[in-house]
Amino acid sequence: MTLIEKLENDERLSLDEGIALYDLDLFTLGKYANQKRRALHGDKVFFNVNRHINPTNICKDVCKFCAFSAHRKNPNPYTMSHEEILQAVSHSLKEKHITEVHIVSAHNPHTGLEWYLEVFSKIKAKFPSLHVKALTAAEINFLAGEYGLSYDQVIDKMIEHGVDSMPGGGAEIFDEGVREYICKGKVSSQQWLEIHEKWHQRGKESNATMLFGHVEKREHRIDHMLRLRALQDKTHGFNAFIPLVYQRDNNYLHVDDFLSSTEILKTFAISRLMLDNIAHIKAYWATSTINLALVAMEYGADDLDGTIEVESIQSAAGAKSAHGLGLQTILELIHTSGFQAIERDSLYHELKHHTLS
Ligand code: V47
Repeated sequence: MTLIEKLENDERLSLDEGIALYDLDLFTLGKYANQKRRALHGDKVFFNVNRHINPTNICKDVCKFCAFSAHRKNPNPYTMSHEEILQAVSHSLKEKHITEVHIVSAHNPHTGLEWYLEVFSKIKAKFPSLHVKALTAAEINFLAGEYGLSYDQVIDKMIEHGVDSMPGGGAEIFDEGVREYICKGKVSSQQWLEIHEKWHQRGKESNATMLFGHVEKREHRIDHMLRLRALQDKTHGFNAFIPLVYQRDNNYLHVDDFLSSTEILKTFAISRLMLDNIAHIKAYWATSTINLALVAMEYGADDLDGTIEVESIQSAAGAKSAHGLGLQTILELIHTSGFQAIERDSLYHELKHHTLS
């Protein structure tokens, strides 16, 4: 059967077929990805009203792509107090009516384990209806290693302290060779997958990211997707796949060739076609730009993440996303692009079908 016949019949695609998808022209690829996206979600574009908080930038690991951690290129180390974090959450709840707080930190060896965990309990105690999405598998691996705990113990403590779901960060690229080059010493691919599997085994949900557009090759992206697809067949715990477009400023990777928009759109489309068992493909506008994220909605993606409000990780590396997007702006952009704006909660339950006022 040819690749086009397989696409026509909506058949599962192999590694080689995934790589071959890149050789199709953008419009052919887009046609099949869009068909699949429309079959799943019609003309809905999902987003949530959320706030990202990155409580510390002091990090034990040195990932070459990172401009956020306080190292030689970012000489302003900070660690927020719990009071500051609670104030930020409280402000966003009152002013923006957020439904989710997304908390991702660096791997700070000075704070102690309780600093990480107690803030979740405090948020839950004060704002019980707020969804806490926190701690990437990379952070869990760091906390387990630093404090002599097993992954099971860290995960159980997270749940005990009120974490509702896990974000998808730290996955980067699973290929061991690329990983060794871009983030040596950080959570391994196998460990990342093991941690998410354990999380899913507790009936909890998570996301999965892929950092692309640096030194990886197309086959590494497809391999990454297939490792996620295999785990999802077992656990069904991933809600969204999030291809993160690499931002190149202020870090140690020194990548000169920036990805073309065509390559980025192809990667969204291929994600939709390869990941037949993950419901949502998120075009995280902080790394793709909001305009390309909206175009990606025609190429397989269906989710924009959210309002974000304050963004530090990607903006440190050059993304123009530091101040988030207002709700009204997101709504207008979705509507003028010809889609229906669906405000969702963190687990993709639909909260509100917005019309333009
Ligand atoms: O894993 C770091 C990435 C991630 C750069 O689960 C960079 O809903 C681009 O976890 N260029 C953390 N990306 C962010 C994250 C996330 C983001 C949005 C949504 C969700 C979700 C999770 O940020 C890291 C890393 O891959 N990152 N540096 C950079 N230069």
